[in-house]
Amino acid sequence: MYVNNKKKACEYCNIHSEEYTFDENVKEEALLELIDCLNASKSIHGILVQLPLPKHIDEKKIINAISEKKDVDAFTPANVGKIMIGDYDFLPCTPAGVMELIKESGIDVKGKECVVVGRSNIVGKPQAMLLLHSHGTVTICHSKTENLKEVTKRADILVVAIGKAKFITADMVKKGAVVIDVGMDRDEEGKLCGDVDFESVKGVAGAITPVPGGVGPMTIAMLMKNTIKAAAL
Ligand code: L34
Repeated sequence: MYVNNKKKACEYCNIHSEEYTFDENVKEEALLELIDCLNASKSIHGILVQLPLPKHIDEKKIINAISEKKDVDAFTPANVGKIMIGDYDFLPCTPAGVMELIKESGIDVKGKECVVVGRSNIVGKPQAMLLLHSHGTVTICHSKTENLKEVTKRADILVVAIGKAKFITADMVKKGAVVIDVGMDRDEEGKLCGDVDFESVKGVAGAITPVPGGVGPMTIAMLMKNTIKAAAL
C-alpha cells in the first residue's frame, strides 16, 4: 500500500515511475543486478528499495549499491555522512517531512527541548540531527532509556518513532508540547494507529499529528521533492 501511494504521488507530479516486484525468495544478485542497471540508466533519476527486505538479503549491501546521486531515500553511507555535516543533496523522507510539518505550523525549533523516541537509521537518528541543525536541544530515547517518562515530559517537541501502538500516553507529555507521531501500527482491533495514544494525548498537547493523515503523506511528499532534485543534479 505504501508503494502504491508513492506511485500515485508520482503520477500526480508527472514523474514517470517503474515498479519492480520480486518473489520473497529472490537472490541478492538479482537485486544488485537491477540496481546496477537502474544506476546506469539515463532515464531514471531516483531509486528506492522499499524496506523491509526479506531476512536472507543483506540490506546494507543492497542500499550501498544505489548510486548516491539517485538515492532519493538518503540511505546510502555517503548521503548519511553528508547529513551529519549539514551539507546534503537529499534528506531522508520521513524526518524531512516531520521538519516540514513543524516549519509550516509556525513552530520555531531554536532553543527548544526536542526529544526523539526511537533510534533507527531511517527515522530516529537522522531526525535528531535535523532538529539539531534547526538549533534544538536534542535528546534521543530508546528501549534501554531509564525513566523514559521523565525525559519525554521535558519535551517541547516530541517525535515518536518506535513502532509500538499507542505507547505514548498523556502522563508522558508536557502540557502544550508539540507531538509528532511517526508510528504506523495496528491496535487490538487491527485498526491503523500510531505510537501515540492520540485520544488521551490530544488533551495535553499543544499540537499533535494524527495517524493516518499525519507524517505518512509528508514522507511521500518529500520523496517527490527528492526525486525532482535528483533529476536536476
Ligand atoms: N526505502 N522503505 C524505504 N523508504 C521509506 O521511506 C519507507 N517508508 C516506511 C516503510 N519502508 C520504507 C515509508 O515510505 C514507511 N513508509 C510510509 C509511506 C507512506 C505511508 C506510510 C508509511 C502512508 O502513505 N501513510 C498514509 C496512509 C496510511 C494508511 O491509510 O494505511 C497515512 O495517512 O499515514
